[in-house]
Amino acid sequence: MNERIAESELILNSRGAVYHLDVRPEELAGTIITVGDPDRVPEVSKHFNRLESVHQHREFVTHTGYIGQKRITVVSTGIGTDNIDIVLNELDALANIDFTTRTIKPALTSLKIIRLGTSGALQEQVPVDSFVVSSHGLGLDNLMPWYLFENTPEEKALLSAFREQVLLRPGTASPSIFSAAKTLADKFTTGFHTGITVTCPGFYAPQGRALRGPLSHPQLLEQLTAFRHEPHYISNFEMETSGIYGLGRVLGHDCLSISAIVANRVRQEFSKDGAKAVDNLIKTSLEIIEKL
Ligand code: R1P
Ligand code: URA
Repeated sequence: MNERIAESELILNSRGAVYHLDVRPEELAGTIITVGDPDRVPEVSKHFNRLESVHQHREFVTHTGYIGQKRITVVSTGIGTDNIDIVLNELDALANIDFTTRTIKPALTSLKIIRLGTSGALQEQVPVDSFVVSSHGLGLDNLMPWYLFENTPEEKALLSAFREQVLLRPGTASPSIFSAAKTLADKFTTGFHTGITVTCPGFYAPQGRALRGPLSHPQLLEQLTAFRHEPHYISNFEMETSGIYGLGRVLGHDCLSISAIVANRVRQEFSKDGAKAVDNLIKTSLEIIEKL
């Protein structure tokens, strides 16, 4: 039975828009770009030849418009997979729940969701200002254990290799892994590195950065860099990819995460112009996204 979803579960505001994003179903495109930084949204939508709608609530800025014939929504998620839980569920609700009857639509829509973010590289040969397509999102955060999902045999093998090679302190993380949508990943090959992206629940200790707080896992960087499960290796880490891939799996959407590398942790380098690297990633990716 398709039950009515209560007001407390799917929260709509006075203009009939979904609670956190403040977006109505007709204001969402089928192809969605997510960015972490709210100020990056206009950096994407400045390439639109027509801007249809603009909304903002908290850190969630949403612009919908056209590049050529392609209708695209760009939305900021802020930082972290706790925000991804909100954004992915609300995007899915906009596409797949009838807001009038509050029931799940009989025919479901699969969205294309592409993250254009920044990231730190874990391999010497992945330099600052290069681009990485995440073949997998490997989460050290704690979002996906709250959902029921199935892993593929390849994902299970990668996870067990990870558990053997990266020795996490008990209680710090319950790792999960999800692969990218192959149909999308196949379009982003020339000019992009590809590797496993580790998603961390923080920027400092969870990414091996010690400023003043001592680390419980000082070997983290070394172990992530050394990880191998042929032909797979860990290329980079950031803070959203595993949540996007995991909820994409749970909700039936095609997801891809692409990062501009702003830090290389092996070479201990930071980009001299991270904004330019992100701008290059946006331009390069939009040329491909327009044709999806
Ligand atoms: C940390 O500085 C933030 O940058 C990266 C991380 O995933 C985290 O969100 O991505 P964005 O630049 O897309 O926010
Ligand atoms: N974003 C991250 O999460 N880590 C980095 O090192 C750079 C960007």
